[in-house]
Amino acid sequence: MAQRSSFVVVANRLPVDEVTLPNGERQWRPSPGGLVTALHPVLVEHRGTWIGWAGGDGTAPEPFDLEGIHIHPVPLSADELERYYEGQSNATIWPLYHDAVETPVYKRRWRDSYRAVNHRFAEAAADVAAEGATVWVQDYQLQLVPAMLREMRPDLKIGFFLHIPFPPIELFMQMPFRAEILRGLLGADLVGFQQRLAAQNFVRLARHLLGLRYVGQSIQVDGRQVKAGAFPISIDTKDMERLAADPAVQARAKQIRAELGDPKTVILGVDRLDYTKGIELRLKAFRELLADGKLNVGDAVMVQVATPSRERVEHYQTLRVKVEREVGRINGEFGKVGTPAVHYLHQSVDKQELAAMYAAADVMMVTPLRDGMNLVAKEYIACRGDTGGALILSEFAGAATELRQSFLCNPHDPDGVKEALMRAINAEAHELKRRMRVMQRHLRTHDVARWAHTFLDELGSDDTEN
Ligand code: GDG
Repeated sequence: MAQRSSFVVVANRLPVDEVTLPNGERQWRPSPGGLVTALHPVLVEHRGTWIGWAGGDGTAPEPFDLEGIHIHPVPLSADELERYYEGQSNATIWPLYHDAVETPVYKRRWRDSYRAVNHRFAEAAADVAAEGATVWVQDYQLQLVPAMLREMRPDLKIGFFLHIPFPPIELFMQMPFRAEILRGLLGADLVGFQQRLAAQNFVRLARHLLGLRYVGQSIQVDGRQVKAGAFPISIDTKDMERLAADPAVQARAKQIRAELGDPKTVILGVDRLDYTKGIELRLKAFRELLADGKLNVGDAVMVQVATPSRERVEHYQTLRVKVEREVGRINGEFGKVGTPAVHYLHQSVDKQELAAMYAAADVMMVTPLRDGMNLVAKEYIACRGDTGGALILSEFAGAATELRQSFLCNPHDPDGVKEALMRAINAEAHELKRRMRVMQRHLRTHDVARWAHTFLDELGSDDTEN
C-alpha cells in the first residue's frame, strides 16, 4: 500500500525533473517554476506528498522521496498529453479563463480525456491520503478532482486553488461541460482564487448555473458549506532578496550591463512565451518609441527572455512566429552592427542568471493582457534591493492589486504603455526608490508562506505538522 500522508498536494506537474548525469546515470532533481516556487517550502514544512505527472509518456516511476517531499507520480499516455493537457487544459480552458484573448477550441475527445485523467489523479489522492487528511488540489487542469475525491473519500478536507483568473459568467457559459466543471470545484470545502473579483465570479456562477444560494462568499451545496475566497499568491521574498544580494549575482548584473554596452536604460521582459503575457505589444511599444525618436539604440536596450512553453499547441507556435518577426523587424530597422536594439532569448535561464538580470534592469516590463497574479513582477521588486528600478505593470495582472506603486498601464492601449515606459525612464531616482521601498515592505510581509498558511487556516487545517 502507498505511504499515507496527512497533507497531500495534487497538481498536474510534479516539482521534479529527471536529469542525466555525466556518467550516464539518471537522477531526479527539483525543478523551477511558479507553482513549485510557491509550494515547496510549505510541503517541506509539512512533510507532505505531492501527486503529479513526472513528464514523459507511458508508465510512471515508482513513488520516491526528494528533499523532504514524498513524490507520487501519475502516468499520462501520449494520447492523454495531447488531449487532456495540450487540448482541454491549454487550448480550451487556458484561453477561455484569460478573457478569450485567443479563441478557445472545444473538442469532445479532449473533454473525455480530461475527465479520465482527473479521475486518475483523484484515485491517487484517495490512495495516499490518511484518514481525515487535508488534500490541496491545484489549478485549472484538475478542476474535476475535488468532487471526484469527495465521492471516494468523504472524510477528507479538500482545498482547491486556481492560479489563473476565473472568468465572468458570460465567458464561462461558453464551456460545453460547464456544469460539470462547476460541480467539480464545488466538491472542495474551500475554493481559492488570486483575486476577490474571481471569487465573486465563482459564487455568482454557482447561483446562475445551478441555482445555489450563497451568503457572503459561502455557497450551500447538498447541505455543505463551500467557501470561496481570494488568496493572492506570492514569492519567497527573503530567498529572492538573499539571492539578488549575493556578490556573485551582483557582479554578474554589472557584467550583463557591460555586455549590453553600458546603456543608460536596460529594459527587461521575462515571461513564458505565452499570448496572455503581452510580449508583442511590449515590443511594439518599444519599436514605436525608437521610431518616434523618444528612445535611441545605445541609450536604451531591451532584453526579452521568452521561456519555451507548450510548444505543440498551435496558438503558441503562431505566437512564436509573430514575436520573432517583431524582434527581427526592430533589430533590422534600428539595430547597429554589434548593438542590437532587442536581445531575445528563447530559452530558460537559471535562477542566478535570472536574479542578475532583474538586478541589472532599470525598467521591468510586465504587460499581460490577463494574468492570475504574475510572480515575475514580485521577483523583480525583491531583487532591486534599495537601488531603485521601475516596474511597468499591467492593470490586468493580479499583482496590480497589491503593487500600486508600480507604473500601471492598460496593455490594450499602446499609447498608454509607451507613456508609462517613458514616465518610468524619466522618473527621478528618489521617486523610484520611494516606490520600491513601499512595494518591498509589502512583499516582506506578504510572501508565499503567508499565502499558504492563510489558505490552510481558512480551510481549517493549518495543523498538518502532526
Ligand atoms: C501561473 C499564472 C501566477 C520564467 N522564465 C524563467 C523562469 N521563470 C519563472 C519566473 C516565475 C515563473 O517562472 C513564472 O510565473 P508567473 O507568475 O510569472 O507566470 P505563469 O507561469 O503563467 O504562472 C500566474 C502563477 O501561476 C502562480 O500562481 O502568478 O498568474 O499564470 O517564478 O521566475 N525561471 C527561471 N528561468 C527562466 O528562464 N529560472
